[in-house]
Formats: sequence, structure tokens, C-alpha cells
Amino acid sequence: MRKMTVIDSHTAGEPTRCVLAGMPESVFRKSAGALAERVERLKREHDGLRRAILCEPRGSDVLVGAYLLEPDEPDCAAAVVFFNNAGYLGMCGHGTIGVAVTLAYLDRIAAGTHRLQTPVGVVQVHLKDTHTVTVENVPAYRYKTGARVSLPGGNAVTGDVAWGGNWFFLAQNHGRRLALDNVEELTEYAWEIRTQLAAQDITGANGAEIDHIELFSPPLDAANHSRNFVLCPGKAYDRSPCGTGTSAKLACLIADGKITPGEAWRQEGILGTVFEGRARVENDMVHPSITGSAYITAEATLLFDREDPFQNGIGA
Ligand code: PYC
Repeated sequence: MRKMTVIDSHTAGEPTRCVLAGMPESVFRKSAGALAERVERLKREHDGLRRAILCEPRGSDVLVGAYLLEPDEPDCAAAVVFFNNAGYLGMCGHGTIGVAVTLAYLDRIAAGTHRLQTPVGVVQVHLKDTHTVTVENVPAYRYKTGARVSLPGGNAVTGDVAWGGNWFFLAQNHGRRLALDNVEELTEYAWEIRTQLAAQDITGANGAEIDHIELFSPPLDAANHSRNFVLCPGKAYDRSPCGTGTSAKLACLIADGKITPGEAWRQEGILGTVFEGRARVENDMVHPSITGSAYITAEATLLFDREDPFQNGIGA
């Protein structure tokens, strides 16, 4: 029977499942190739594991997974490949905070600054205490301003397209109420935007699919600057304010002159939890950093019984 060791955590309400052991050696070992090659191998040869780890009956659509692998970049505490119910993520802000808190729980890192390798580049984590982490993300940028998306029924929505480690469509004037008791409507609306972005060939750079939709409104808590709702690629909404989404937002705010480098931006998510973002600008590049807190929720061994009809996840 295959066994995998995992540690679960949540960051601002959004769960992360770190896979520590039990993945194929051809993915885990740096001797098996550069991280990009190992990610391709995961997609090509071991994609069933992703569903088995994350989807029902072992997991749920809400979970984000993080394979902790041997890094092939120097001085990194680990390489991390994030995945969800639909596929693989370039980066994941809440997940990186969860990974840092998990590594601290395992005594693999101490308070201070550490490097983590991700498929989109090396990020830094500053572990302040057992729960609080600042992630220095990969550079973020706005790619399109005021992209107009036609929606069924003759309606339209306008938003920016920005990169924050994943591709986002960011919309402010959508007329929707961003509240927990309205997530079904928000999910359907954001999914329609995503579908129409693809249908109308509105993409990120090099034709990249925009697979995260981020809606904004004024905050409920006056201590914050904004509230958001983020729909992830597999149609689950982010319970946290979304680290890569907040990074994309920071790039837009800097581009519009709405914040200055170093100024704090308190992004409230749909649960009311907050990420504090700041942007550093160097050589015209926006370097976002995101601070948030994570908590360990479980330490477990996943078992995959060959006789279990759902050993590879429901729907696999
Ligand atoms: O925090 O970047 C993030 C994220 C992406 C998808 C879910 N969370």
C-alpha cells in the first residue's frame, strides 16, 4: 500500500496540505533533473497522485497541495510545487506561508530569512514567529488595463490583467456584494468571467490562460484598504485574501500611483482575514511582499489501498 506523510495547515482560513514523503523519487530527488523537468514528469506520469492526495474522499476541492522536494537552486530550504483540484500552480502565497510554518514546525527552519524554489522562481520567506511569515514573491506586473469582457445578457465587466505568480483578472466595478453568504452567486459570476475571458481570447502574456478571477469592494473593516473574492482554477474560492492575487493587486496599485513603494496595503478576504502587502520597486519591477499567519491543523499518513475503488480520488 502506498503511504504519504502530510502536514495540513491553514493560512487565513485557506488550507494547505504539505506532502513530505512518499512521492516518486523521480520527482523528489534533485538528481532526477531540474525542477521544471520534475514538474513536467509530475504532470505527465504522476498526475493521478494529485487527485488522490487532494480530491475526495481524502481531501476536498478547497485544499491546495504542496509537494516539498529537494531544491536544485542553491541555498534553498526546499523546492515547492503547488497543486489543486484542477492542476498545478506557478506560485501560491497562502501556500508558501503554510509551507514556512510547516517547515518551522518540523524544525527544518528557524526564525529568519529562507529561500524556497518554486516553478516560477525563487521566493524568500521571513519567518517572524511560529505563525507569522512574510513572503517576498516573484516580481508582479500589470499586463492589460481596462480589459472589457462581454457577458451573457448584454452585460460586460472591465478589469485589469496582472501577474502575481499566477494570472489574474481584477475587477472593481462588478456590482456584486462580497460576503460569505453570497459566495454561490460570486462563484457563478466569476466562473462566467473566466469562461468569457477564454472565449474572447483575453489572455495573459504569451497567450497564458487567466485562471484566477479577483473581485474587489470596499472593506468591511475600516482598518483595511479593500476586500476581495478570488475564484481559483478548479472553481473553489480562496478562503484567504490570496497571496498571488494581492501581489497582482499591488502591481496595479503601483502602476496607478495609488500606493507608494513600501506603503502597507491591508487586503481583507471573504472571511475577513487579512494579508498585509507592500511593494518594493527596483529597476522598474514591482517586488511584492505579503505577510500573513498560518496554523498547523493535522499531521497524518495518507494510505492508498489498491483495493479501494476510490484510491485515486472520486472522478479519477
Ligand atoms: O494565496 O496565492 C495564493 C493562492 C492561490 C490560490 C489559492 N491561494
